[in-house]
Amino acid sequence: MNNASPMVSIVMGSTSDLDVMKKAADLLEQMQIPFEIKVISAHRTPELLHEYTANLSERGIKVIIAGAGGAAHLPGVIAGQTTLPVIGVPVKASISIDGWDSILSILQMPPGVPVATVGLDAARNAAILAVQILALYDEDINKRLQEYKAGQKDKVYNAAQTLEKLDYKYMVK
Ligand code: RP5
Repeated sequence: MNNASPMVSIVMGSTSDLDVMKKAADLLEQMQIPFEIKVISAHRTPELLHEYTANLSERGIKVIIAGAGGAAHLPGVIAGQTTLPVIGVPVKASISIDGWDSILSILQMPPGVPVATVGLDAARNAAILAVQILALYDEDINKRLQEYKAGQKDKVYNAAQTLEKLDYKYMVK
């Protein structure tokens, strides 16, 4: 988070989602994307959610990353109240049925109200997807994204080279 006005909103249903959702915040920080992070519940604070979604565009927010667990309606309810892209993170909550409850609640949206759903607890991927959306219209962000992707490639090449040199048994943890 920095002082520039936020481009990405990270919203979660409870602070118990923070362990997962912090991975999105960390990635955005690493990519120098200004963001805000909020706890707002679709079920426990519906009025607050309505108020929050009312002026997201006007405040300069371009993408929303919303994470919730259980009957995870937060991303879908946000998507129903804005035309900004919403990326949903299904969180494997303590009340979870193996995470499937959150996955299906976020994934199975009615026609006309999409939520781009990432994998279970995959908040980092949600942030990368948000950066990819922002990079479409921002050269600086695009440059940082290319560097990030190149770094990932190098990591795999280096790991492959190490495996070539060492006996695989020494690499098993
Ligand atoms: C959801 O219920 C939250 O997103 C969280 O994943 C889950 C449990 O919430 P707490 O009871 O821990 O606040 O709304």
